[in-house]
Amino acid sequence: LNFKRVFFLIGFWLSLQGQAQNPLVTHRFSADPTARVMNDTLFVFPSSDTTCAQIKGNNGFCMPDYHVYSTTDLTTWKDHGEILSHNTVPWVEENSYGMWAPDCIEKDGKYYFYFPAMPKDKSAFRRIGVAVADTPTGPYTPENSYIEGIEGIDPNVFIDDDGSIFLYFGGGENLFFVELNQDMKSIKTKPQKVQGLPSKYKEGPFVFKRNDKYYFTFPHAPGPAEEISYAVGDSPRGPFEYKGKVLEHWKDGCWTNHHSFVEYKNEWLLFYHHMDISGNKHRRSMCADRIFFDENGDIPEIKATQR
Ligand code: FUB
Repeated sequence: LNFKRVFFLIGFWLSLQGQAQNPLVTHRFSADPTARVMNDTLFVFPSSDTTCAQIKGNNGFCMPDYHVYSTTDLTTWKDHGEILSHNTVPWVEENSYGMWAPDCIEKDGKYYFYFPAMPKDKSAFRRIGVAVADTPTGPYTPENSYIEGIEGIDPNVFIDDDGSIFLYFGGGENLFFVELNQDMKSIKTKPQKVQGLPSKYKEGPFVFKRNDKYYFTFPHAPGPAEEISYAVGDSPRGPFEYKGKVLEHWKDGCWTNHHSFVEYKNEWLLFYHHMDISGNKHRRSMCADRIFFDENGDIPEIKATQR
């Protein structure tokens, strides 16, 4: 029995089942989707692409706020509305349109939403803030200031089984991690560079654990655009060993990709984004496809299903 072939065929069949659902929502743009299971419901926390006059430091993006979406059947999506905007966070520059890729995670019944934004004090390109709520849909109360001691984009939080909390972040071939204190709002360790990644790794880290292995996943651009790749390690502190790509880059000009992995109702899903509604790399829409693991815990590459 050729296990790799069987797994490939199962994966291919499963990925076809996801067809026609992408992009997941069409009434507004939604990029950088972080999917989380909370109270048996699948919530997605993406960023929002819109249109506006160009502002320095936004790389052509125009991203004012965050909405949260939910589903229980992967087909019907509910938009729960705005949970945070560039004009509702005390430390964020008003009308800066720089609310990039976020994350949200539950701990002890509270929901912690992490987001990068342009700080009023101009101390960095992006600082990372946290807002807290009692439910996944909010209302979220932002802290008065950003998390001291770190700067960068694309926060991702992973809580290990022993309760240690890790915040990964950064971009431009500089991905770092810190441990957070139990308050989820302050750092316990200084930033350290994530070890073991190949060159041309980019941004958007997302870490998860499966069968005692830590999967460090990231957009990677060895070619003309970002593909979704992964590396595996025995500790959330790394080092990680590069394993390969899960999703190839786009050939039609959407340079970025940004993703998350989640297990929901006994299936593993990859969330990512593409510009398939707009044809414009700054107006992206979230998508999802099923992935699977082979007998070694490796993730065979999938093909994205587009509309
Ligand atoms: O969405 C703005 C930026 O583009 C994100 O922070 C990156 O990960 C890339 O998707």
